[in-house]
Amino acid sequence: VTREIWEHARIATMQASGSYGLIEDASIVTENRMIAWVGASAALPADMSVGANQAHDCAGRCITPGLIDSHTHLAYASNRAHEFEMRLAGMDYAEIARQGGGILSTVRATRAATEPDLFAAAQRRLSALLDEGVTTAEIKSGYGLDRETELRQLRVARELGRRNPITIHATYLGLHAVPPEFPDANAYVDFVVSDVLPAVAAEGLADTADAFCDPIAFSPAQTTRFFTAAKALGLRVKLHADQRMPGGGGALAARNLALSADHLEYAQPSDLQAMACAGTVAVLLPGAFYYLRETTRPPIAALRDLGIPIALATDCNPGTSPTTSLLLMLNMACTLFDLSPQEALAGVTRNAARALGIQAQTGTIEIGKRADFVVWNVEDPAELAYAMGASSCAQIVQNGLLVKNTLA
Ligand code: DI6
Ligand code: FE
Repeated sequence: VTREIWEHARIATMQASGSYGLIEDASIVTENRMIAWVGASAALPADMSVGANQAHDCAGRCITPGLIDSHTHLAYASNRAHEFEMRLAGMDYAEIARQGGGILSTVRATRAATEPDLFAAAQRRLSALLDEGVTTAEIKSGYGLDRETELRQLRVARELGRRNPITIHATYLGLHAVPPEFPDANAYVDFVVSDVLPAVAAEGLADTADAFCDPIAFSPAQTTRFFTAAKALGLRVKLHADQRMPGGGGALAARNLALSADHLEYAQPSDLQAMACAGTVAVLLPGAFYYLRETTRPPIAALRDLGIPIALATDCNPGTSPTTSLLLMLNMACTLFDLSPQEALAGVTRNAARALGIQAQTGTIEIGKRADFVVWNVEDPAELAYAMGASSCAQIVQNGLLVKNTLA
């Protein structure tokens, strides 16, 4: 076995909800790809240190689990800076979408992009996430809406996972918008359910399926049809829910035992009750809230009262959240949504793993989990949410390998 030790760190294990699970002057021992031991350095068993191939002195720096971005749309072509200008001149997001802009303008660009060009664009965004200590990222399709382009986006997502030190979770976002070649949403859902979804499942290109349930997108009935078909093919589901107005999205997600319901600015008490019962994670997206100048905040107090796990993600997409900084989302979740820095960190580690259904493998620093962790140039984990746009990442260990090292 290859055994490495990280010692003299302040480790935020994130093992239990409600605390950092801090261990002072602590060590982590990795064996191959796994965490073999974690605890106070003074308690390190002799047989663990004896055969170590390498020891890293963290000199009091903080270690956290590798960060997890549980909601991104980063495999798209071009950008929508011109729509940013239009919105600043007074037009709103829904109006731009009705005029053929919005999601459909990115669909046109993504359909026109070759696979290498699409890969290159996505790689640039993924590299920015990697640089900040992200060791797992979800990537959605949804900018193809025809079979070829949806499969191309998902293949690019898988290829990014093969070529980068990161675990990629791919999501088929089949119901994002109705493409212009279909007369209506029902006809498009027919096509998705009978044609694209079976192809995605047959090629093993997606881990989960997702939909945008909204008056400008798909109804609860259409979403339910898609979810039923996806689940029959063995895919768990996630939902863009209650982002712009109340619509029962949270409850719809819960009825389908969704891993997560995302956005939730307009979720109602009945949505939250259902989510609590079903164990559905709330994924909050402060970048989209900020960029759309939304003023209705997600129901944080009710989420806390009901014990619903809160995750945070970038929502990296060209129309509503053009960001590649997960650390900035920690700061925005605190300033805009009143999360504590501890809740924010849990949102990109422990609870983000649950939002992807991978909490048995990663998301906390625990014996037996994958060795995904980050050594930060900070003394206190609250500094991660406090700083705006700072890159405080000193070392990244992903799947047991030291993949970034500024301390050497
Ligand atoms: N909700 C969003 O915020 C993004 N997708 C979605 O369903 C927006 C995507 C875009 O505008 O391109
Ligand atoms: Fe999204």
